[in-house]
Amino acid sequence: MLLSEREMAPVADGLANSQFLRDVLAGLQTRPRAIPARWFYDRRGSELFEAITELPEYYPSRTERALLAEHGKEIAAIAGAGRVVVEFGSGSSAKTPLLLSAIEPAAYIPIDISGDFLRESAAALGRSFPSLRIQPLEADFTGPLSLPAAHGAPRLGFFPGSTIGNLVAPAAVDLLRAMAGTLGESALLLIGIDRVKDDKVLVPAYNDASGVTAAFNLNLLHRINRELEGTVPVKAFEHLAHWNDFASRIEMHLRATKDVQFTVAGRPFSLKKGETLHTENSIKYGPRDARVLLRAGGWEPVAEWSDRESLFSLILAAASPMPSAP
Ligand code: AVJ
Repeated sequence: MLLSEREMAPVADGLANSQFLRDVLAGLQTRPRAIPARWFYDRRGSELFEAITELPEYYPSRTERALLAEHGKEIAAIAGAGRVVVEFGSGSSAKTPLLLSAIEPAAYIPIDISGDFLRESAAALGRSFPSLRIQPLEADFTGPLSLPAAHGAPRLGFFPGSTIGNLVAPAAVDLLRAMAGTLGESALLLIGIDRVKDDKVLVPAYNDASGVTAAFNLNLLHRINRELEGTVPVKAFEHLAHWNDFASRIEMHLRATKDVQFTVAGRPFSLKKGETLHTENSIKYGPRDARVLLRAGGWEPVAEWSDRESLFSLILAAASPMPSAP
């Protein structure tokens, strides 16, 4: 039985309009318990993610960076100069200079949910590219976006890091279609997609020896305590990462190591020892899987690059005109 609105403890003032709060409350009430991965990225979470990208076990970042460095000229040859580069989930913009220096863009629009981090990263990038127009946009890129006017310049979407892997197939397709709408006519999309591989390589990338990924995962609970008046006993949770082969994804969970009770914005919750909270999916794609996904989302792959070990792929795709036979 659900409690009526009136019987529920009132949500503290000032939190009532928080999407984070709504997602956390809903996620703790559903079974299995799950909170969307986007809520990892407060400032601390963004910093921990940057630390993850430097870990020896975390192959995606360095592999993608090497692909961008090696194939920048080919990307530029297809994209041409004068495009507006729009980066979805730009974070520290660590890979962006590799792309920007290869393609002579007209402007750069980084989009990120972590506002302070976004502005600092944009300012730092501006020091390396003093003549480039940079227009940061603080937004959740899975929602509707309105970009500054393009002045006729075609756009190049940049979606690196295999962030698409956080989204289950219908949500990934919706996002790709929304990007096609946002980017407009004659757009291109350069997307990084992580490949299916041996779980002896995959699992350590999400369960590193130094515990940075564990801290990243557990930071979600600290963030709930900081921002949502939570009383979550963070010490009573442990980080879990496993490969779900049937779903082709790494799953991250937080597991209660004993029976726990806590409140979030005044609402009571409890987990029995061993129960988990699902915090992230990181879906991995075979080469054909990735191309089908892009086509389903309205993008036709035009070029693809991967490293010698096929760890990671970069795909350049063109916005498809509306479907027509054959
Ligand atoms: C930023 C979503 C691509 O799934 O590999 C890294 C996030 N989570 N380690 C990924 C992440 C744990 C990352 N993405």
